[in-house]
Amino acid sequence: MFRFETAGESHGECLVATLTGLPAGIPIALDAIDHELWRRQQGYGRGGRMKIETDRVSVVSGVRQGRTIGSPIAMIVANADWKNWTESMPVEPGDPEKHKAVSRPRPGHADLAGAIKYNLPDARFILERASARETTARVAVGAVVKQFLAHFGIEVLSHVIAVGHCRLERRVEWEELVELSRRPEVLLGCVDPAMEREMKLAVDDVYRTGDTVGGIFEVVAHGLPPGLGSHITWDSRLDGRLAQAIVSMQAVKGVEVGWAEEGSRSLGSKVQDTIHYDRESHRFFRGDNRAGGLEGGMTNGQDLRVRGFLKPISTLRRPLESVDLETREPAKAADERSDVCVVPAAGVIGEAMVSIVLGQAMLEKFGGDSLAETRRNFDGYLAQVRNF
Ligand code: EPS
Repeated sequence: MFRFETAGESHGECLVATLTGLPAGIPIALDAIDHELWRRQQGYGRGGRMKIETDRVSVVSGVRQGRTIGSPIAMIVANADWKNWTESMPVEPGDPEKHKAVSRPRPGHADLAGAIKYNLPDARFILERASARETTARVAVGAVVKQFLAHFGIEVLSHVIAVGHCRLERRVEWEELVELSRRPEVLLGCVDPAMEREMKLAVDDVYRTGDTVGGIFEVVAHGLPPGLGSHITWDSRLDGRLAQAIVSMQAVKGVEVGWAEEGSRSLGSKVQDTIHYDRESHRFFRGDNRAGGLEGGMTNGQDLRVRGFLKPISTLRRPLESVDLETREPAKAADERSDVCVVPAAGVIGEAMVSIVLGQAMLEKFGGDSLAETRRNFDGYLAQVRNF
């Protein structure tokens, strides 16, 4: 069975990821993993931490001579900042004077609920794991899965639709995303340069006022076969699984498959994607893609489109009202170093999460202990679809 786990704290020694269940024989390029880690660190509005870190993966098991060998893949990404935290976050008891306790929980963060739940007087232990630094490990896993999917012609990219009130209203084509992904510098991850400039001004505004800003990103998967996922049970429906994957991301509060929000305001005759057939290529196709490539919890062969709605980051330079855990007196929330806007990075993390769910769905359908076996099963299915 395909599964992954991550471990690590934001200011601990490193982040760790394990990935089990990929077939043997998948060519893996470390550069491609590092490139995804680089993409996750980009975007206008990131905090001081991104100047400290240059995330690079170290693969310690499961890949030999450039290919997966079927055994668990274990990966480590070192935290360069660790050297500044060895006395604040030692594994052994250390000197309590040097620990950086957090006693004023930040509204919107995991601090208070976590401290109560784990019966810890110091919210430091909660924020260290709740921090979005954890997504570095998810992106490393996603980057491996992307290389598996690429073998079947499946690609996953993202773009930013909105930052605060600035929102791109037009449809974005796959080719534009490919072009966007090739830009050597990332500003706000929007395909439209004029809108991207407006987004930058929105980030400048909140930066000036000590505030933060959220937004919307869209992940698009291209080249999918029809029939991944299933309509049979609630937990095999791919839309539900994608929704969990996206909402599990730090600061994401909502998800949309296709044009859900607009669809809910429209009529049925305007929302459903009409069905057509091309005799030459023996393929069914749709008049539009408002369903976001999913019908009945299954891929329908169109591009998959999933959007994540990101609330503004909860660490504010002008902190909100909170209560001191020790004195129970009103106090301003703790002010940790943080980001002002992370929407483009969230898009990259969303790509990783969507890739992971698609990788799982591919292996459920096609199985295989080796890439050659998976490929045979995949090709057999494609022939069946063509002759349907
Ligand atoms: C992040 C690293 C963190 C934060 C951010 C994401 O580093 P630090 O806490 O040292 O500044 O910048 O995490 C949060 C926004 C959060 O609320 O915890 C990263 O690598 O993405």
